[in-house]
Amino acid sequence: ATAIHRADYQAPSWWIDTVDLTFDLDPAKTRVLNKMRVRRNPDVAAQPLRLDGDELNLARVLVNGAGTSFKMDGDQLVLENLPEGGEPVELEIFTTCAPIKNTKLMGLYVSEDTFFTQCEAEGFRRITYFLDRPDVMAMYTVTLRASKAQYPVLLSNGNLVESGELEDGRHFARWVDPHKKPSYLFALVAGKLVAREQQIRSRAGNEHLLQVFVRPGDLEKTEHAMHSLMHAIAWDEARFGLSLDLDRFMIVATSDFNMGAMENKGLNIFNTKYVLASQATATDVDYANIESVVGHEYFHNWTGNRVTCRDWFQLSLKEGLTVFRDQEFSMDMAGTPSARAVKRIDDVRVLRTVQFPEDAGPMAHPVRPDSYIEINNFYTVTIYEKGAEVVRMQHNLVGREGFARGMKLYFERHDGQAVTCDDFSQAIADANPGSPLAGNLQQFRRWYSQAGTPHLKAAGQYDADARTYTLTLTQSCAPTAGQSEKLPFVIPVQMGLLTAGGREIALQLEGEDAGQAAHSRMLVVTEPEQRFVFTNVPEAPVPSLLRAFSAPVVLEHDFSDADLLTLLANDTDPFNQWEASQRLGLRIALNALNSAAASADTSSTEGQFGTDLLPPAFVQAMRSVLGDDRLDPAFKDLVLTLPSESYIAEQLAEVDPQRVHAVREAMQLQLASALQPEWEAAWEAHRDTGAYQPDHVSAGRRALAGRALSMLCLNAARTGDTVWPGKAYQRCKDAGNMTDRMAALAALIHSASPLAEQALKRFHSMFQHDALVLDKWFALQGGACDRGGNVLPAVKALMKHPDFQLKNPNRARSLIFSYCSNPGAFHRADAAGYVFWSDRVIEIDGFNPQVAARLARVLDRWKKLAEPYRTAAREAIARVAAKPDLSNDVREVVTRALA
Ligand code: HT7
Ligand code: ZN
Repeated sequence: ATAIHRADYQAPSWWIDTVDLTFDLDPAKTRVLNKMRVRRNPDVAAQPLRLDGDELNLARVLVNGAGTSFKMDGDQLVLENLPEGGEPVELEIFTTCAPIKNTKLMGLYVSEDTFFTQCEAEGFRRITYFLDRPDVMAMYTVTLRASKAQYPVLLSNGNLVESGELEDGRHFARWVDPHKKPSYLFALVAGKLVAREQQIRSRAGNEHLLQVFVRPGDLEKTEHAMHSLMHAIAWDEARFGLSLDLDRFMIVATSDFNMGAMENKGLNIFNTKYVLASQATATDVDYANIESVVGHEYFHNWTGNRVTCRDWFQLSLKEGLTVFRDQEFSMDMAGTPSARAVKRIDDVRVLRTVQFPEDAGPMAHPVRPDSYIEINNFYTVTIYEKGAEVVRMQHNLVGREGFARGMKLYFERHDGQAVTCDDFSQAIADANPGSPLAGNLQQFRRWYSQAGTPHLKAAGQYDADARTYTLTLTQSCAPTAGQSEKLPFVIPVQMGLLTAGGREIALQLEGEDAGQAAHSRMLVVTEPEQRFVFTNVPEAPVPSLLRAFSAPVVLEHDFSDADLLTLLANDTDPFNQWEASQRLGLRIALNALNSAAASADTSSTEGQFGTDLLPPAFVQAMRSVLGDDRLDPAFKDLVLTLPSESYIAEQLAEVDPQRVHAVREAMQLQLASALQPEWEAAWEAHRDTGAYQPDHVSAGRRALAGRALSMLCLNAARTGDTVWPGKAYQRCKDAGNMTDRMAALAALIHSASPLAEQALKRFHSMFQHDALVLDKWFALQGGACDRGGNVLPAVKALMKHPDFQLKNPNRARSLIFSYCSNPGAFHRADAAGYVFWSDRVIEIDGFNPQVAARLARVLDRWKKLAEPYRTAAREAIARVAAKPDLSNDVREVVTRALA
């Protein structure tokens, strides 16, 4: 496989104006008649028409109604003798494919007797020969024909214009999409489905039919998805003036899906995980995810569909922007400033624990990559989450109103086009002349072109005589593959200053009037090193930097413990309050790891770190937070969550995963025992949230109650107490909702309670007919705390469970991915975890390369591992790489890992 380079982009030499597709749907042999009107692109030198195909059986090609000569070049169908001149050419291509054999879940496939499609990024070529690239946009008419008894519902993009009966018990439906679109947004669905329907009138005064299609037994679980969709439609109109441009908007759920969902024009296809919810089967996190994913796919209707990507290197144009929009949607829906901060903290945690490592590892790539071998490998946290941060920085640099103006200009300029990331930032800057974005646009664009996470070093100096505080900010960025030199970024730093007692100080930069002084402001760093001098500063301040995480950088500052305790207790920015708690926790973990490093005995990690890791001031600070009635329970839960093992590991030059696991466990146990009375009080105060509502406040109460129960069970395991595990067991039995039930079950499992096994059995028998709940059941066991190496044999045994299906991506993720992302159980000194991983990567690659490549990424950071893990991990990766018939997907990942 060869790499494709962004610099090689050329406009297509042909356009496709219209496509008329007729499908005779049959699982074993579906027949596809594709009639296209194509014309030469007059702006490009004449070339043969090369149409992409993949695993198709070609039966016939006609040009203007007559047979023609053609040749095959690899997978491409090449037509060399098409008529010259500017006249459009009518092409007819007749192919067949076998959806039932399609285990890759790309193109047309069958799931539970229903036909689905997935065309992004390059799946349409598995349905018919086509110019399968996003800058070729065409008008589609689609006719579906199938057995009426087996496939009563026939759906495609746009509007249903005709339907009726055919011979032999077959029927048909014809759909016309009123908007031109790239092939990756094509979709069809056919099967036995039912729909929740809702008629709405938009702000703009138009009527729309909304439909959520599911399998017959699932209809009552679609209410939340429908509400989420209605909220998303209203939000996009209110916040960005963007209205639904279709009479009908459909969502269809499938349980076989490689990713979360897909924004096909007017016919979104979703993983059931992001549609189905009831209080009995879905957790609060599931409810929040459904709202966010339904929003995300809906928002793509403008950011992605109306304005799409010129090529796949521009993927973040739609994904980064749409993630930013879904994050803002969730924040606006959550309401209060505290709820907004909780959402921001959640998003930043993902960024720092998943994207920062990616940016420092073998798969590091810019938000707009320069090359790829397999595009499916580039649906990454860098494209999505860092891309969203890059959009957020533009938002921060021009302000909320300025950003809305920029979006308006973007659509005025580019509606109906396939464009680039540069076109987007140009529109935002042009709508905001005089803004720091417009003034630094070329430099700002380095966020799109340079990989790696910048470090921002802050040093403060207070001059008591002059009453000035000088803040020096220095930026740097480590080299990444192929980019040894990094040029300085534009970094917006939202900040404030606090007195040691926690009062806010008015911020007055040298040369400014005292009257302008605010308590929070944005500094714009553009130089490698920049100094900001604040005047009229009454005492040596505690800086609160990078408020709300205003840029995706690693902030280094020599905070004292006292500074961090001041910030935790007093900062008006809740993000930085939380951040202070994390810095304190991280410092404790790193100190313990460093001081015990020399004497480390890796054969036994349990008890290695003792029971007095947490200094009294830290424990007291956590006690204050837990007992503070003014704080939002969801926020307390986040403050009381110690930095994750992967976040701790990222701070280390060399990682012994077992020691990282042990130190965090020791800290956790101490937090559990030192705050026992406070955890009991928290449990009592929050355990009952009344009638179930998935709103932010009640979800926060449940989260805190769940954490309290988990801590109480952990401490009970230490003391030998049986009361709390008994209460948790009872909760597993009689909880009124899945959030509480899962939290109780997880508490038993993570504290290795003898009651866990029985609770798991009950849970299984209660929910054995619900696939999404069974996924949770498998995931809990794959992610269990390891005691003497027991998790891997349990996972192997679970693979033989009658409910386990490796071919179903959700099920594979629930067990295999959960295990391989469970550091304490996966990184075994005997390398058995890595051998298991390599076996599964190879096995899954045999039928679904995309899922296999995701699993292959688990060992991306192997070079940081201490021995004996490093050598064993390299051998496991090499074992995968030695397999001759690997997919391009997995080959690209393991080759980069070993480079
Ligand atoms: N835009 C969608 C991407 C997607 C996808 C990509 C490759 C393979 C399967 C896929 N399913 C969905 C999802 C989104 O970001 O909205
Ligand atoms: Zn998306």
